[in-house]
Amino acid sequence: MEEYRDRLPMSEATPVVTLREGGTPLIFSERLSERTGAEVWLKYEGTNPTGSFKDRGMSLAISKAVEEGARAVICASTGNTSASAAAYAAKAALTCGVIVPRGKTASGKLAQALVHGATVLQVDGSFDAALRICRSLHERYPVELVNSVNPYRIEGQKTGAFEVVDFLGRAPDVHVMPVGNAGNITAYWQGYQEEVAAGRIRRGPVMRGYQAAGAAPIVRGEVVAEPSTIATAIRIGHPASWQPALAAARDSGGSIRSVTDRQILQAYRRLAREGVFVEMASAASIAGLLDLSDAGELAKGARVVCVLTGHGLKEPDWAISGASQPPIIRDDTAVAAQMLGIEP
Ligand code: AN7
Repeated sequence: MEEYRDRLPMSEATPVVTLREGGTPLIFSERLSERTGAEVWLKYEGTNPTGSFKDRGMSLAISKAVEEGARAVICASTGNTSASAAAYAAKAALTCGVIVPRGKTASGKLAQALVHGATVLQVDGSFDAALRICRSLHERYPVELVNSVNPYRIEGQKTGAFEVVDFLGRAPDVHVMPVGNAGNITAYWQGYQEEVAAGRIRRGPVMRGYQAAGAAPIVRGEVVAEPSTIATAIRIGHPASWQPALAAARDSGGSIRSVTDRQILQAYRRLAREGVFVEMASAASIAGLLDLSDAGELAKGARVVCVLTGHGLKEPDWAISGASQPPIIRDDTAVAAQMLGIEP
């Protein structure tokens, strides 16, 4: 946040609440580049302090809440927003309340919200119900809402686009990312447009957003009452930033489409096999990239940035259930060598 202070709505008086978010790596993927014929870069947001891109926006939202004298913050979340809100609220010594959908929040994310001292409620319903309650709490009680309907969240998250341009020295041709509540695609597009306005790039990339097939309201053009997908982070049926996301796709010559859970799971495994551990929702980026490539919609040599929004350690159950139980051995070198397939 400090690095881009002059491009964020911060004054001298704003107390910056930071855990050193941002500055995440852009990793070149030899294998995805070979597979697609494009030049594929992975913006790995899992290295943020709480393991997801949410920290960029949360740093600013909590900073502004402190500046404006708030004592308590609330949010609805599929998991990552609550983990981030809980951590930054703890840093700022604010009270934090979060509402998550019952039984559909990854264990690592719940652990984070709890360990940082947030009060966690589970609603019998989806994220959309949780957000309805939080909006109404915000209207009736003196609590700050730190979901991405809070404009400071979007402002903070746009720094991802600044980093991409700073690193590549130009805009990518294509930008691929998952879409849930649609705040992040809104933020990236705003960031790219600001880079254009500042004369750093001539035009922004083609924006390609991906929802999960069972939770694809924007693709279908209607609210999904009971969203369903293994990518619980993007299990959202009524996105708050629906219109700005559509505008980003339209104005950039891009699209918002969907990928199936099967495509997401395959992309998750593929990424892990090249050393990059992400959560299911993040793998939707790569499922989308491969879909574009297979449909012949990716130009040879196009420079592509795929945002990997969250760390795989948040939902370790997926990694463990897909593997066999590691065998148990005695303290015996020869046996270990044999079991590891190491020849003399
Ligand atoms: C890993 O935490 O909505 O389209 O409540 O955790 O900006 O919503 C999370 C969303 C993608 C989608 N990847 O971003 C929440 C929440 C991961 C996420 C998204 C989320 P948006």
